[in-house]
Amino acid sequence: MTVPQQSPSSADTLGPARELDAVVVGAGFAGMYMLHRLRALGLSVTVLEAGDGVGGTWYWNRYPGARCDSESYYYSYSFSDELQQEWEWTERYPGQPEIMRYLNHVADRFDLRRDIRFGRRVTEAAFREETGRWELRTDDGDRYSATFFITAVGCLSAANIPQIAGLDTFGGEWYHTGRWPHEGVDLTGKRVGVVGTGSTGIQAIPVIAEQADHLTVFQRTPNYSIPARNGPMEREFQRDVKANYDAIRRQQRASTNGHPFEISDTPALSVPDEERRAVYEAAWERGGLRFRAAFADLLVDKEANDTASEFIRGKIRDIVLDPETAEKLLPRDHPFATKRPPIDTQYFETYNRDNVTLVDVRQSPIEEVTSTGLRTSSAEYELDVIVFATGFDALTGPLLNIDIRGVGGTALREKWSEGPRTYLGLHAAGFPNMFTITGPGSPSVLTNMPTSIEQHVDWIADCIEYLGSHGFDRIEATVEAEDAWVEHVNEAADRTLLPLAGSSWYLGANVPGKPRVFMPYAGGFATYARRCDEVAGNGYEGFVLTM
Ligand code: NA7
Repeated sequence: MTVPQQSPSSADTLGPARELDAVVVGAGFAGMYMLHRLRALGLSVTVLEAGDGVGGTWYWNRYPGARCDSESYYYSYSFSDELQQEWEWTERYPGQPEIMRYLNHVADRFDLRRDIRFGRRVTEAAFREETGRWELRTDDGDRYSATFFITAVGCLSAANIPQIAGLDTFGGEWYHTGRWPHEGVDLTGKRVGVVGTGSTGIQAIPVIAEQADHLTVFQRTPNYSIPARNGPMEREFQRDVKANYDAIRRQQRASTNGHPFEISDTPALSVPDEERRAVYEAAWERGGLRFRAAFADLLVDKEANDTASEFIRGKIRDIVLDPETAEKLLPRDHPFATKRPPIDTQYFETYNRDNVTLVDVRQSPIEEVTSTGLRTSSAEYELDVIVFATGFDALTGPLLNIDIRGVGGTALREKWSEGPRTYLGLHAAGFPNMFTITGPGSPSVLTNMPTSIEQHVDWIADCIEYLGSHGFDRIEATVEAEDAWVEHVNEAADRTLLPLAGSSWYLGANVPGKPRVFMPYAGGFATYARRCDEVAGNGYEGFVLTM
């Protein structure tokens, strides 16, 4: 560990800054692996984490039914074969507690905790031109100075709590799913309202319906959802996976979304209706995110997509017994999978329960929270508990919640006021030696996150090693390289149907006032990783490296 000492550049402020080679912000999947890699390079590193434990998004998202939509055997680190051989997953999709057990195991196994400072939220990070170092501050007044500043803050960690009039007058309890109390919430016998039917609401609603006396779901946009078909991990399957991990990981890295399965190369409309229906039926039975890989062109051809969208609407009509409720649940305003497609366990079936009511708040908007519940433009609902499953200020939110200042004191908030601008989603021009793991402009949320995280962490660690071994101590992207990348990110999105979902958080549309810019890179994981490798292979093309 580096010994704390006075930083000459911070003599104007109280208390000594801890001098380090690198500060990493966040101790989820990304921050933990970044620490492991940088430590192996012999760097002094501290990870600053707001929570009291490791886990990142999984530390906070403890709502009922919280579960990953990627399958457990590949929603995991690949960097250590010993780790992937020794860890036993118990279910097809890992629940939040199991992911936390896994990440805590990783923290212990690689002795990570000694360099993580928990309970510290970074509030400011400023690049000092005179020293070429980053100065960081936390909410408890701690100060750090480092050559490299690496954000591992996650894409979905800034809770989006709607500004509904009267919320402070509510006499009951209210929670956001992304800030769920660690001790849990007993909903037994309660009248519960859930606002939001994204992936989170769709996971939580069936579980809450079983606990609550009555559940009222406030839905703004109906969603497509595919059955997850969760179940216990079969021993034989786990044995097979472990014997074939090399091939599985290779397939993930060669894929579009970081999942170890192929996207069909058959266009949806190239086969007769009956055959297409049989393909969808089989995909529906198999369950999971793989449904969108059933045909080659579901995300690029609207007519092809219509066949999938209509198939799912048909399933909703079949499952939901009350035709009026079924009608309200039919997604029509966006093509399938242009918003993040949820997967579920008994979601649509839940609306057949006597204790569940669906309210369409697109038709009758929520007007206020009263002392006893929620009032829409057409009715009042008495509630003991309100659960906001209203999502996140995605991708940029977690970064802009920190006051980050680059060369000349320029604020990242100012630079990104019209939407994020990055080179490769890894770095922003004017912010030397700062790296953003799974930042906007990288494939991030369009992929299986650990795959994208490992690729970014490896790239950043290799870059820092290269700088050191070539005598450089500063790296910064050129504005030209950044502009070209931003343009490429837009083109990649425009080649797909993704921008058609007008209310998607991919576009920032869920947060009032946020610029509408398609933020993740939609050109595919493998293509993207190849581009990053080329950039590095060409001596960090598009970056300026200085001594
Ligand atoms: P999402 O996908 O952003 O879903 C949020 C839901 O909340 C969605 O149905 C929203 O409707 C709804 N919402 C948001 N604000 C309001 C207000 N003010 N009134 C009514 N309804 C509202 O977040 P999730 O947490 O479900 O999922 C995020 C990701 O986490 C997920 O994709 C996985 O990657 C993990 P809208 O669609 O905006 O009309």
